[in-house]
Amino acid sequence: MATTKTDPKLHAAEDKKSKTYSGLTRQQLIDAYRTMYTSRRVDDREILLKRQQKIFFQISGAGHEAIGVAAAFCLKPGYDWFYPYYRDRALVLALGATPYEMLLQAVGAADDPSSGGRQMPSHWAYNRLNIVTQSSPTGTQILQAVGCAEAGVYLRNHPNSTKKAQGDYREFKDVTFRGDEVTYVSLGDGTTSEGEFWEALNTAANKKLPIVFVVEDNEYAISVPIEVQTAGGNISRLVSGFPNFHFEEVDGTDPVVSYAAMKRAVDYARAGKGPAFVHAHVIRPYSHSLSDDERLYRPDTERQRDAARDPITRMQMFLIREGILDENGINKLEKQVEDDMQAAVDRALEAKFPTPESITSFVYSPNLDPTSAQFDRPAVFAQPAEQPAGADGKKPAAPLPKTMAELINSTLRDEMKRDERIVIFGEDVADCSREDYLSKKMVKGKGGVFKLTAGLQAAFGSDRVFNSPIAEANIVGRATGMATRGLKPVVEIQFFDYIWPAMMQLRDELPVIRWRSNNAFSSPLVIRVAIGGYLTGGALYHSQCGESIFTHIPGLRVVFPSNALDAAGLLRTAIRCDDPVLFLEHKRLYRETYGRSHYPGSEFLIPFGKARIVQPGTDLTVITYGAVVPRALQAAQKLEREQGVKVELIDLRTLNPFDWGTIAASIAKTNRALVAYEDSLSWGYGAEIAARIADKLFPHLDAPVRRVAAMDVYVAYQPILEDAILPQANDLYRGMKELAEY
Ligand SMILES: Cc1ncc(C[n+]2csc(CCOP(=O)(O)OP(=O)(O)O)c2C)c(N)n1
Ligand SMILES: [Mg+2]
Repeated sequence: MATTKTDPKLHAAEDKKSKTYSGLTRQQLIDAYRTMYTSRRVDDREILLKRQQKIFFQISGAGHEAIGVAAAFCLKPGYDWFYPYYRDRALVLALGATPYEMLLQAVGAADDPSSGGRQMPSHWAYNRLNIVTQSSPTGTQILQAVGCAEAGVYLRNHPNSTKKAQGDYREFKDVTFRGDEVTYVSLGDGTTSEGEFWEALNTAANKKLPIVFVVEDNEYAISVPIEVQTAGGNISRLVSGFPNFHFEEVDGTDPVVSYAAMKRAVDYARAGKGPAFVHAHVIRPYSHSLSDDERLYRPDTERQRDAARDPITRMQMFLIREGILDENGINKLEKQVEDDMQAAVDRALEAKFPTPESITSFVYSPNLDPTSAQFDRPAVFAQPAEQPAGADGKKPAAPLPKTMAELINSTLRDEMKRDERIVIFGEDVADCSREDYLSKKMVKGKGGVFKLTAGLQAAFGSDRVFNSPIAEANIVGRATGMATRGLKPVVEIQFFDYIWPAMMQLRDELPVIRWRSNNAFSSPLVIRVAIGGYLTGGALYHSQCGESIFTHIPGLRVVFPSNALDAAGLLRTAIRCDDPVLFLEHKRLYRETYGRSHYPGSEFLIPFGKARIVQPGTDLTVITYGAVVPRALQAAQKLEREQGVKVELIDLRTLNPFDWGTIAASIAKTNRALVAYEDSLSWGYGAEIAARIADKLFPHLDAPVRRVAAMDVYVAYQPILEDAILPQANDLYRGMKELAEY
């Protein structure tokens, strides 16, 4: 039967078809349901596979599907940036990951695009979608997401910095920015208890960053209920005082209202108005993970109340009620999902596993080796200009050699000039945060408590050199996010003694990003840290060492120069290389007379893993680094004067990697070895060196391997105590003498 446009029945049908739900079309709602249902079915299949022992872990996204698909509708994969947590399966599927890819991670396949079999399932990483590698520690993603958002803003303001350059990390780091991209980060309600969460909100608010925080509140953190985690039981209430935010609190099991809330949040952030916070109330129907049985702490009544809000069944009923799909349509859709899933499972179960030989790939950059000849470039000292004689007929004195502090400052300055991707931040590193004081020349500026960054803000601007809050995790976490995007943060930790708030970032995140993502992501950056004692009055919170804790971390380069020239050459290598570097600067050496140098030029590079023989000798090898070097040299010179013993003194310069070749060659010649270090004796850095010498060089040894180090206590304030605690030239002299006489 022919119909005309005036047919009222048809009109009604067309009206219904074009009806939207908070802007979502009927087709979008069908797509949403497909993704939500797929997500739930991947969980169900993984649970089955786990019971069949074909996979080894399972954590579900069940109950969180609606807010996930709603978020995906508002964001753009491969354009925006994503730091989703493990319950975000539906979001990640909606952004473009496939069930097959997820199952590859579950079986631990070599081709698992997220981690190559290195991480548990639901630890998302999809390079093509800008879904950044995620880990298991709850909350570590939040500050990184802040850094990622900051990087986007920086790149927009410094578009030239994205250019590739030969000869350093930039050659291997594709950098993209869109100008109006938004960073998404999600977390559970329990995770809002962590300090890093609050540090992240603080910085996002302060800098008005384009980031959307999504808290998926299922009212439990494993077995701990919301009222124990969150004072008053509602996180929205607690965060409501942060300025510059757009806030939403929403039923996260309802895709339509979730979409509306997410849309307002994302629009606000994308418009550059500031960050947004979406508090989504969801449910957790499948216990915390397969290792948890929630019946142990949740009665049936409570679980049934949740079940009534299950987003999958609710969505089904909604589609039927609105006439978007009938039962037949739902069945067809679900059958299609099941069939596709079966094919994905079959394929995933046939996937190849990674080989044990691959384990060590991507601990460090496969592209750029900081131990290679590429990072070995000679010093070029400026020829002092011929100075005209003064009125008195005398020529002015030649310029004095520079301190380590001065050469580090000059190196930072030259590198910042060369590479616009470098940003410097940390506590007190700026000249003056209140810029007008500087520009009006009302103040001179600070530039670091040790003045290492003095003048850099004035020279390069306040978006390249700036102060951070007193929050070390904030510094390292944000820097990690920036470096993931391709910036090169060179951040400062003011005192080694205060590095510990950053420890989760330093142990579980920064050095692991490349390895755990199977090289899909990397975060090369530099953390400069003022370290060490011999200060007279530094006491236990301004004098500690502890480098072995960091050399124990695979993926982190650790550098510890003993003189100005080495500091310059090694810092340049640290900045240009493609790995994360912990650059330890001894405070006592900053302005020491020992080891000063003229500036070695802007291309001077010292490779990592190459020790320096401070003085050659034949009778005894002393292996050391840092502030013990000048003390050991003094002791060795005395021993030679008094006893004629010729000590070969080795300054390791870099602790990871370290120069085993130079150590072995020396001991093959001297047959005696002493390892000296400023950190406390037991479990210290020298323990590993001593063990290796005992293991590998036993046939060469004429005496036991000895160590001279600090006492196994903290550094005390009273100078008499400090002297007794830290290894002094006399202790080193005694140790060397005894070993020579053995
Ligand atoms: C820093 C840290 N502490 C403890 C754990 C162990 N753990 C894993 S998930 C979890 C609960 C997280 O709860 P919530 O943030 O509410 O997220 P949900 O799992 O409920 O979605 C805990 C304690 C961890 N992964 N990381
Ligand atoms: Mg929770």
